[in-house]
Amino acid sequence: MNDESKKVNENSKNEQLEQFRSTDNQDKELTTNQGLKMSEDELSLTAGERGPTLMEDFHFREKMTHFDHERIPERVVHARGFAAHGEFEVYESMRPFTKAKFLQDPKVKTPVFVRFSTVVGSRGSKDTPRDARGFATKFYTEEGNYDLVANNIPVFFIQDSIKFPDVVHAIKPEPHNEMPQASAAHDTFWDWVSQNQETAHMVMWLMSDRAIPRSFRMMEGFGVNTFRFINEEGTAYFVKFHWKPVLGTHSLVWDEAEKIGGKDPDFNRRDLWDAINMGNYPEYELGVQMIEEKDEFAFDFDILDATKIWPEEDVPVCIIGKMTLNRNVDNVFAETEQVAFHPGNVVPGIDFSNDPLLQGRLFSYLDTQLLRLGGPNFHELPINRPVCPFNNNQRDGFSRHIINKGQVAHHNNDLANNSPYTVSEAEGGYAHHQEKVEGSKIRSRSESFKDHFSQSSLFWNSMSPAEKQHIIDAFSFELGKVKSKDVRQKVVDMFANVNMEMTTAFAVNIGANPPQQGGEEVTKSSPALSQQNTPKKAMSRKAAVLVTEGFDGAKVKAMVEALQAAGVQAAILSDKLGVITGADSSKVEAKHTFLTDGSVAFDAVYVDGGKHASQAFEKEATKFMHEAFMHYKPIAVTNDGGKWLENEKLDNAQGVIIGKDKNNDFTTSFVEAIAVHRHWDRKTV
Ligand code: HDE
Repeated sequence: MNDESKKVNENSKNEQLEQFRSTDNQDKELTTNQGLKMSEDELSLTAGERGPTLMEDFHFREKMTHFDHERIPERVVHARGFAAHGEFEVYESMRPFTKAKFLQDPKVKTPVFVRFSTVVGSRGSKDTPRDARGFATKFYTEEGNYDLVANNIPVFFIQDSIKFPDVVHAIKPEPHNEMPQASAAHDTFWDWVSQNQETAHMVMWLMSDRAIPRSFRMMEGFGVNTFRFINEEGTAYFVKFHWKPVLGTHSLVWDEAEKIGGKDPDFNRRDLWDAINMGNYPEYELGVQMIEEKDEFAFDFDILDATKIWPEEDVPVCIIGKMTLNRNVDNVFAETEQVAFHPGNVVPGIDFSNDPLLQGRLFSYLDTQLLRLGGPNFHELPINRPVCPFNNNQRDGFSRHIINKGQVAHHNNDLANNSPYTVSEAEGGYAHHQEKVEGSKIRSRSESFKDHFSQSSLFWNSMSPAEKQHIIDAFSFELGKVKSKDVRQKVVDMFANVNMEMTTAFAVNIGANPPQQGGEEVTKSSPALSQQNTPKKAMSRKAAVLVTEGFDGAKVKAMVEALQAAGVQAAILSDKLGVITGADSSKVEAKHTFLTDGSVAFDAVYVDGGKHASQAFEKEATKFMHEAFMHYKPIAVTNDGGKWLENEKLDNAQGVIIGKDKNNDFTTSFVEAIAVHRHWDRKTV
C-alpha cells in the first residue's frame, strides 16, 4: 500500500475492520481450527495403505466438514454483486432540512461500503444482462448505520410490495426448466407485464440503454422510494435520493453486452476493481429532491407512488455531497457477500413515507437476512458493525460473538442503574416523525396511483433518436423470445398506450398485429432523462492500440502519450504477447492479443499496424475495427490502419480519425472522440 492509499484509508470503519483481518498465510505453520499443528495435509488416516479411512481422522473430518458448509444461500434477488469501500462528504450543512449528523459538517468524512449488483441473475451469472442494477450504500455514521439501498432505475415495477414475490417469480428463470438465466426475455415475465399495467414505466427504462451500463462507475443511483428529511425543529420534507456519477451515465450497446457476456462475464466488476487499484477512484455526487409537506398533493402524480419520478425540471435535484470509492475489498465473501443492507437502517433526521412499496421493503430485508446469514447476530459480522457503540438487551442466538458482561439483560431495571437507557430526541434518540394517519382497514389502491402511462410516455419523449431505436430493438429482442402469441399481442396492446410509433415498430418485428388504438397524447419530456445530455469525459476509458512488427514508433508513442495524458488507458494489443519492435527500433510490450480480448473489451481503438504485418494480423485488425465501428466506438488510424480502414469503406464516418502526416492534432481529435463515448450518427448496416 502506498502512502496515498494509506491516507485515504484512514477512517473509523477501516480501523475497525483491521482488527478482524487475518494476515495472509505467508510463512505460517498449518494448523487445525483448534490450533493444532499438522504434520500431514494430503493423506487421510487409513487402516493400512490400501484400507478404509478411519473415523478418528479429526483433521480430515474438520477440513471436509468446513468445506461442505462453505456456501450460504445467495440473495433471492441481487445475488450477483461487487463492492468497494469509500468515503462520503457533504458539501454544505443540510441543517435547514435534516438533522442527520453525517449531513451537517463538510469536514466530516463518513466511511461507506457500496455494493453494486444485477437483480435477476444468480451469483455465477454474467455482469452484462439487460437488467436493473442495484446500488446499495452503507454509511457508517457516528449515529449508527444508514443504508441507502438504491437501483440505477428510478422507478419500480410495482406500487405495492405484496406483488414483489410475483414479479420476481415471473422474471426469474421459469421454474419447470430453470431457463433462461439472468434474462427477462421469456414468457412468464411478459405475461406478468401484460397483466400489470403499473409495470409500464419501469419496463420502458428496462428496455432502454440504462439496463446495460458501461460501468458501475458510469451509472446513476436512485433511492426510488419517497423518504423524509426531518430537521431539528421537527419540520419534515419528502425526499428522493439520487447518485450522479461524475463520469456521466453511459451504456453499452446490446450486441456488445451480449458478446461481453461470453468474453468477459466479469466485465463490470473487473472495471471497478481495476479502476480502484489504479487510483481512478469512482466518484458520485449525492443529490436530493425535496418537496415540502404542504405540497404533497401539488403534482399530477402521487409522490408516494414508486412507479413515478419527480421530473428534475419540476423538482430540481440539489447536489449535496460526494462519495469516493477508494479501496477494494480484501475478501469477497466476508465483505461483499455478508454485507446486509436494509432501507430500515436510518439515523435521526431521515424517516419513511407511507409509500406502500417502501413499507413492505421495511419488513423484507431483515427477514431475508435472518435466513441468508443464519440468525439474528449478523450485525456483528465485521462488515455490518456500526462504528459507533451499540448496546441493548438482545442476547444469544447462533454465532454470538460479543460476550455481554453483567447480570442484567432486561429493561427497565434497578440492578444496573437502568442501563442501557434510552435517550431523548434532543440527546440523539431516534423518534419517528409524528404523522397523523386515519382510515379504515382496507385492501385498495388510491385513485391517485392509477395513471400508468403518462410518465412512460414522458420517458419515451425524452429519448434521443438513437435511444428510441434501442428501445424498439430491445422490445423486439425480448418479445421475440416469447413463445406465446397471445402474450406478445397483449404487450403490444398495452404499450400502445405509451407510444403508437414505438409499439407499431416493434409489433412488426414480433409478428403481432399493429396496435389499433393509442392512449392519451403526452407531449411533456424531461431532458435530464436522456443520456445524450450526460457529462462526457475521456478519463479512465480504455483504448486498444493495435501494432505489430515494424510499427511507426513516433506515431504510436505520440498517441500513447496523448492518451495517457488524458487519463485514457492505452492497451497494446497484437497477435501475440511480448515485446514488439517498431521500424525505428523502439519497443512496446503487447499485454493483450486478438485471442484474449475482442474489441468489446475497449472503448476505442487505434490501429497503426506495422511494416511486417502478416495477413493474419491484417485480417484480425480489420475485424477488430469493424466490430468497434458497429458499436459506434471511436477509431483512429495511421499507416496500415488507414489502408485497411479504407478497404472496408469505414473511413468516412463520425468518430473515425485518420492520422495523415498533415493531421497534427489527430491525437487530440481521438481523445475528444473517446470522450463522446459513442458516435451514433454512423451508418452501421
Ligand atoms: Fe430490494 N430486496 N426489494 N429493492 N433490493 C433485496 O434483500 C425487496 C426494491 C435493492 O447489495 C433483498 O438482502 C422488496 C427497490 C438492492 O445486498 C430483499 C421490494 C429497490 C438490493 C429485497 C424491493 C431495491 C435489494 C434480497 C419491494 C431500489 C441488494 C437480498 C417490492 C430502491 C442489496 C436482501 C445488496 C435486495 C426486497 C424493491 C433495491 C428480498 C420486498 C424499489 C440494491 O429483501
